[in-house]
Amino acid sequence: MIKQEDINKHRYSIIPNQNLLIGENWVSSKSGKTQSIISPIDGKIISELQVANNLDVNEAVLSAREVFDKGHWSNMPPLNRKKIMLRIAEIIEEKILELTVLGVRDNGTEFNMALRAEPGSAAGTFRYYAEAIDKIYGEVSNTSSDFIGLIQKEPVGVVAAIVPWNFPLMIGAWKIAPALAMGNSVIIKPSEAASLSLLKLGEICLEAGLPPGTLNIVTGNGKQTGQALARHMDVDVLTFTGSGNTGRQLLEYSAQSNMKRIYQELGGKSPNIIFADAENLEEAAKVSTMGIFRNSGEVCVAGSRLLVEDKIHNEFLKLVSEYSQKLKIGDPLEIKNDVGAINSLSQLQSDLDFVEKAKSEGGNIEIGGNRILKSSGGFYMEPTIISSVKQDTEVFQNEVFGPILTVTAFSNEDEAIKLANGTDFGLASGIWTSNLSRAHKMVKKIKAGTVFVNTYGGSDNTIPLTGVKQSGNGSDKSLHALDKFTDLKSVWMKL
Ligand code: TXE
Repeated sequence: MIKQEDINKHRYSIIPNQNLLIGENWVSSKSGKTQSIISPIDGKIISELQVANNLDVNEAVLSAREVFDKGHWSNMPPLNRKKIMLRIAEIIEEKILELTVLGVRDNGTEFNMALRAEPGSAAGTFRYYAEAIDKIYGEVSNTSSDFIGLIQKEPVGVVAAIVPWNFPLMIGAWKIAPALAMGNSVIIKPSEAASLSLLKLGEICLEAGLPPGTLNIVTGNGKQTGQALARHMDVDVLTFTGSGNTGRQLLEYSAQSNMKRIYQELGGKSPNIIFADAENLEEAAKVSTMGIFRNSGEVCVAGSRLLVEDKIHNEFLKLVSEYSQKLKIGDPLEIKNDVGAINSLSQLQSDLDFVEKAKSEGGNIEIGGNRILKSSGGFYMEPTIISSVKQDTEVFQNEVFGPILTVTAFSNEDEAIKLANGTDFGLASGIWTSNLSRAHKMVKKIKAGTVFVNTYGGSDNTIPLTGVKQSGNGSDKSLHALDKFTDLKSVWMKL
């Protein structure tokens, strides 16, 4: 069990200025341009990040291509690749405290959540795909006896990954581990708002024996570094998690360059539907509260739209408000706090703007709505619940990615479905009911990649995270994620 003193040993350590990982070298950007890393805990600068430009990105892609073509990783026997990936998982676990604290100083997630969801989950992801490596088979087709049809699975080659700041290690591992498992080389661009833990992962991969050049890390902003990677003519597949606006741009970059395949996870506006026949309303309220407010609502599957059957609307709203007001918000490196800091000042401002907009559109602020702990210099906001939210308002339709829960009443299943499906997103959803047939009917009608039934949030590596509608395509997690990084080769052989 980790104690506060253990965390404190790491929290004030000096973080050296960061470099790019290209091949086996940690290098500065060719332009010499850097950007400050600001900790959301207290608003102070904790390190400097390289801003990679076209030339740096090109070197990273060349390094990935070279090692792929030479076969250092792609042709390594599966059992050896598996050993190295298992070793990566082990080292992540050995360094779990250091990695967690480093990541929290960078992105503000509450420690307890970060411990499980960041290095804890990343180690599990590397282990899961390591175990899969020697269990992947091709196929023999069922055709006429004078021919043999083989379907072989091959790595695509060079994979680029662009990831966000909310769970950099977890999401980074969701992209890197299955891509490596298939034998690809990878270039990852972390978010400029949370790069530190992924840069540390680069060190870990080299220490574990991953051949240099198999994983390259370029840091910097989206416009310059991200765009250079997404437009590169020698990247075969781009996998992305982030905002819809960036997702649209990536599709354009692909069309304007080499038509690389793009797989995207673009967030959500997920409905959490509470029926009056839910078995335990208190449990539903407790889980729904954390379903939106953990990591300050900066969670792609956050249950940000509470849809409540009118018969229990007031009772349930009261329960959720009470639980939310009990949450301790503050320094994410204090174990006692339930919720940490908002990632950046601009994200905090965006959250506060949503509150004002919601008020002007007729929403009723039940609790919260304000920045708090300003004197700390950090970026904190109260859990905020807005009731009487109508379907055609901005706060109902758009992803806030902050600690804001909207509440809307419904009177029957059809209305619940209409509201649930009434946005452009389709990432996750929740249903609370003790009626089994209602649960199955709702699961069928909801347009979302994931449906939580009588729970909200959670899952493990065994099931995919997939978006439908404008929440994205392709899957992270599970064996299905391997498909994104695999080419099928058909062999038609005359006997
Ligand atoms: O995302 P961006 P931001 C949503 C959430 C949040 C909003 C803005 O609603 O409030 O997006 O967050 C890189 N070419 N989500 O601004 O900009 C960028 O550097 C290439 C939901 O951080 O999409 C970073 O590495 N790359 C989401 C990554 O894209 C570009 C998680 C994500 O940044 C680029 C994060 C460009 N033109 C935010 N522009 C989820 N799916 O859960 C930016 N990037």
